[in-house]
Amino acid sequence: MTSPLSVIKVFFSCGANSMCDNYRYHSSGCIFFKRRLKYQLYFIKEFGNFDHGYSSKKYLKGKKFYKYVSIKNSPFVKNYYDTGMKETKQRHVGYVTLLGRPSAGKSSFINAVIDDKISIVSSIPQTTRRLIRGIHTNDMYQIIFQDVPGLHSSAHHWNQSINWVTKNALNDTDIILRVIDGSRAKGEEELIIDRIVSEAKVPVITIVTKSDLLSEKDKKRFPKEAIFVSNITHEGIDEVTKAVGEKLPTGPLLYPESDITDQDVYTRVSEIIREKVFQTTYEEVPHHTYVEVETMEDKGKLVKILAYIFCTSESQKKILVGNHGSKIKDIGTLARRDLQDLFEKKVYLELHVKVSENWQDRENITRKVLGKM
Ligand SMILES: Nc1nc2c(ncn2[C@@H]2O[C@H](COP(=O)(O)OP(=O)(O)OP(=O)(O)O)[C@@H](O)[C@H]2O)c(=O)[nH]1
Ligand SMILES: [Mg+2]
Repeated sequence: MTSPLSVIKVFFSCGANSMCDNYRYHSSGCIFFKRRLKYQLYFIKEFGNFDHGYSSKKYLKGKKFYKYVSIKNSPFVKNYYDTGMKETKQRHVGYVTLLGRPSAGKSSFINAVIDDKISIVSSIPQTTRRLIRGIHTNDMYQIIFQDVPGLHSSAHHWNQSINWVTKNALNDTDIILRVIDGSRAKGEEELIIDRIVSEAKVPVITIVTKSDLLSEKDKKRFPKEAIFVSNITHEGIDEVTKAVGEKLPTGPLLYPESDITDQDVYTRVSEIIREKVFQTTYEEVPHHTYVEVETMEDKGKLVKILAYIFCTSESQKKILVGNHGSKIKDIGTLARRDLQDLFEKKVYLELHVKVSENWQDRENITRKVLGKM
């Protein structure tokens, strides 16, 4: 029933309310996601029943790649629901949002806790631009860690738009996980973070990252209650999940046990390519680029992907293409390696660079890039 990489949307119809038990309202709307490499399911609550100001009609507008099926006509969906979604066991379940300055190690922490590459990482601040969820499920907890951009104090419109992603996620979280970069002295950005923490109406747990770089003496300058974490050696990771898990409310699972992220495959692919741009270019170039996957086809033994790297000027394009195409070739080679791990099959990646002047000032593009629905 599912063609590879197609997307299926399933609408709740009247009388399907029993399925609603397995999800709840959150800032991205009243939607339950089930995402897999080859298909996606969106369970959307009935129109007209949204009390968070979100209309599913609005959400659907302009979306491509979707195929609509009704629950009744879909044995696959019924089977999925019957086998995977009847969760009755009560565990500690909820959302935990990471709050820290850029480059503090938030995305690396998500990858360490999930033990998989969920969120992209680079040494350049403001690598993360959109909300990325990493889901950690065990017998006692389902913790949905929300990776968000590091808060930035710059007043520039683009930085403020990125900060919006973080502030929006904080409006709807059960716990704040404050992330302090153990390798740096306190920075200006942390004043905003101090304020948010002091006004928080939810529990705040503090971690200090990069403990592998700290001596016992260094550790004394951090708050006493902080948990020291190394995203490299995994020191402190279990301690954090326990501390966080115990503070979450009990309830049914929000995601199936096997899910580790809620990102769709197009986002994961474009993020992997963007990570390679961040890892191979410098100064303003990475910040002025975004990646769009134009087409993705599963050819059986091979996945064929066509993607564009957009930048804001011809001079940036020259840097991204490189001498005789050397830079774009490097980006492609690095990205293909990770994409092959993701798909567990060969990937043919065609990459092109395009100029899109002032895209950071264009609402329709920034909404897409920041994952605003
Ligand atoms: N030594 C060491 N380096 C770390 C650790 N965690 C992260 N890093 C490095 O710190 C840099 C930034 O890590 P990220 O995980 O991208 O930081 P972030 O907080 O997500 O940054 P933004 O997305 O820009 O807000 C990268 O070079 C990581 O390799 C750690 O525990 N130990
Ligand atoms: Mg990040």
